[in-house]
Amino acid sequence: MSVVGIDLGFLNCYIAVARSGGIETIANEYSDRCTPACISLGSRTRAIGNAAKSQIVTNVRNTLHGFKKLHGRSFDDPIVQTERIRLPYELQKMPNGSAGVKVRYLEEERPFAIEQVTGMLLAKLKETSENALKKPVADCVISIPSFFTDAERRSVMAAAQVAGLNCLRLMNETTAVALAYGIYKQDLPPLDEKPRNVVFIDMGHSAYQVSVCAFNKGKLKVLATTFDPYLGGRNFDEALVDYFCDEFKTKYKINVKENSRALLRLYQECEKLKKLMSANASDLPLNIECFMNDLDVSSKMNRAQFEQLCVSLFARVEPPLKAVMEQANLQREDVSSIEIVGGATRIPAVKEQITKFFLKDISTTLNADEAVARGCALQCAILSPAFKVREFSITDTVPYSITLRWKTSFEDGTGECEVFCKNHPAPFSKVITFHKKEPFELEAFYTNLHEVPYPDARIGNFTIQNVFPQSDGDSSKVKVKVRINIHGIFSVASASVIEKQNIEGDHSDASMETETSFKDESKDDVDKMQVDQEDGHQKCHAEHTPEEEIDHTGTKTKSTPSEKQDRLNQTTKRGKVKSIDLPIQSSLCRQLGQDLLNSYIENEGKMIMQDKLEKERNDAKNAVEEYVYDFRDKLGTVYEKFITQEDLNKLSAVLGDTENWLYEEGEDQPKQIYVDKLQELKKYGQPIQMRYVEHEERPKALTDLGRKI
Ligand code: ATP
Ligand code: K
Ligand code: MG
Repeated sequence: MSVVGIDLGFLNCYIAVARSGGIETIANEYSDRCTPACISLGSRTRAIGNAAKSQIVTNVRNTLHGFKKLHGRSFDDPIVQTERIRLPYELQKMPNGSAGVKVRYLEEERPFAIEQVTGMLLAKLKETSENALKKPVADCVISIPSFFTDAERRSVMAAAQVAGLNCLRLMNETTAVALAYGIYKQDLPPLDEKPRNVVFIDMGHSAYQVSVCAFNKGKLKVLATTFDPYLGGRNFDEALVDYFCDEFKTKYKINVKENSRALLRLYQECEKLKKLMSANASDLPLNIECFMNDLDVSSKMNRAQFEQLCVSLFARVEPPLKAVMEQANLQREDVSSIEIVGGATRIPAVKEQITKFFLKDISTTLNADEAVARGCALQCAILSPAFKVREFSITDTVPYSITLRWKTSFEDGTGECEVFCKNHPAPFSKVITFHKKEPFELEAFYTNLHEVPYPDARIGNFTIQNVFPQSDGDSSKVKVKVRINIHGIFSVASASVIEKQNIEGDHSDASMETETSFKDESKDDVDKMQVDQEDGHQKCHAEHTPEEEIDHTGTKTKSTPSEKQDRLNQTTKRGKVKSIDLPIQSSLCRQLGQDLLNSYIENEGKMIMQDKLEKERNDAKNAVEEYVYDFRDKLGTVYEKFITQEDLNKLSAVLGDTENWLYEEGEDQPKQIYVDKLQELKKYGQPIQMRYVEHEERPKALTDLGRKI
């Protein structure tokens, strides 16, 4: 069992693992704890992470980055189209309408679904954690923005599967930070006292998220979350890029935006400049050599200018802060601490906006880069039976209200019921009772589309099957369980029919009911959904399932298939009533089909194999090269005494030929050719080496002998 937390950032990914010493953020093969969310596709192999980042400017059209916002969206989605303009590589409409990328890989144009792209990145992060833990990794917790809709969440889950990861929880980024903050706090108020309210703020490269959490001993409850999904470090980079593009247009008469390579370099330089301005208020230079048309460009900027340039961006810091306090119904005095994370919160003007709003100093005690990953690893440790960790319960929230709609038998009638309101605790299950005589469909959608950063309100349709009138012709009482699961994903989890029981019976009852249903011709199938008329509106009466109320510990996912199977098999009998589980047919919005997912999984396996073979081929080639250099070096030094002049000349020629071969026809050969080549060289080398080793060992052996005597 592995305990791994992954911060799947737009720009930067971090991994934290649990080891005996506690939670630790780990470094990749470049000794870097940050792995860039970047994949470069080549003619023979893929580079992922640091190696890919260095190819952004050299392999412009085949190096993928900035793809986090493409998840769960169709190609025609306005967000995708907006992102598309910024991206130096091509996007492509996949056969199922979703957004994918088009790159050259293994010498051919290849489309990749976003699940495959993130799958590649996650597979790399998996490998990095396996290297650190020195064992296979599957179980993990992966972070996602709190504003992700169901389609986006399901898409990330699929990407995890592509990577061979078993994601125990998709965790909202700010909730992960809250856990990292709270779990080690020794001084949280006892359960019966007023909780400590803490505001968490994360501004990364692509998004800005705020949450306010209530802490008591051993528990945290998210009270509200707000966000600006389109405000992050990259907006500040963009502002700088736009500024310098304008300046260079007049100063150097160049149009940078027409040259994707130059534009990418300018982005990189502007990001550096932005970071420098966080620490330094004075004029700072921007110099780029051989920028465009062999031109060196230079300019400068200071913090005051930068702040002027980004006024409208800084103005967007406050609204989510205000909204979160309103939604949680808190005053400034009720907040005991403000914790900030994410790279872009290092910008002084961002911090000022936050301080100005709360009239309080902000705390930077959390590691701004690693807190999300650490929180995810802590959550994974809590969920893992193999790991002992302090009891800590986490209650998250539903980001957007969700409504169910169904047809009634009134003319054109529909019934509606908001099943989860915004900021409702999650995970959570509710049971809704319907009175129906036939199968019926429930349509789930986001109640207020304008709150949701997604063009489509639909979540999915769920048909409750095998519903028939009761034997006496009455409507059947159908209990439908709706759930927000541990990943924050909505589903109609189960449905059952409550039947009056005539005969002390078994499964034959079910078929009896089936028969009676055909006889029924009554038109009286109006929904008798339990309603609550308190405020004059029709509201459904949603009762909480006691066994599946708020999942305090977060230790049990209740959606395991085996459990569902159990439920399907069980027929409970209480007095003269029995409950039979009903099959549900779900059709989810932008759901990836299982066949497609399987093909992605298979393809990722092939690509990993291809990378491995390519690495072995390269290693074999390098071994030949190394042998040549090493041998030649030794011939001129330590081997000198053990070889005749004639042999030396012959060998030098062989080495020279091999070296030339490596640069010419031997540059690109199958692995076996290099292996054979090395064997051939060793045939020359080994006798000489043996003579040398023997000679070196002899005096030592003599001394040893001498000692013995
Ligand atoms: P997201 O959270 O949107 O998925 P991410 O997690 O990859 O993105 P972070 O690693 O938190 O993002 O932050 C990266 C951003 O922070 C970049 O825009 C980077 O330039 C910016 N940043 C990092 N350090 C500084 C600094 N000292 N001053 C200003 N900006 C900084
Ligand atoms: K990050
Ligand atoms: Mg982040």
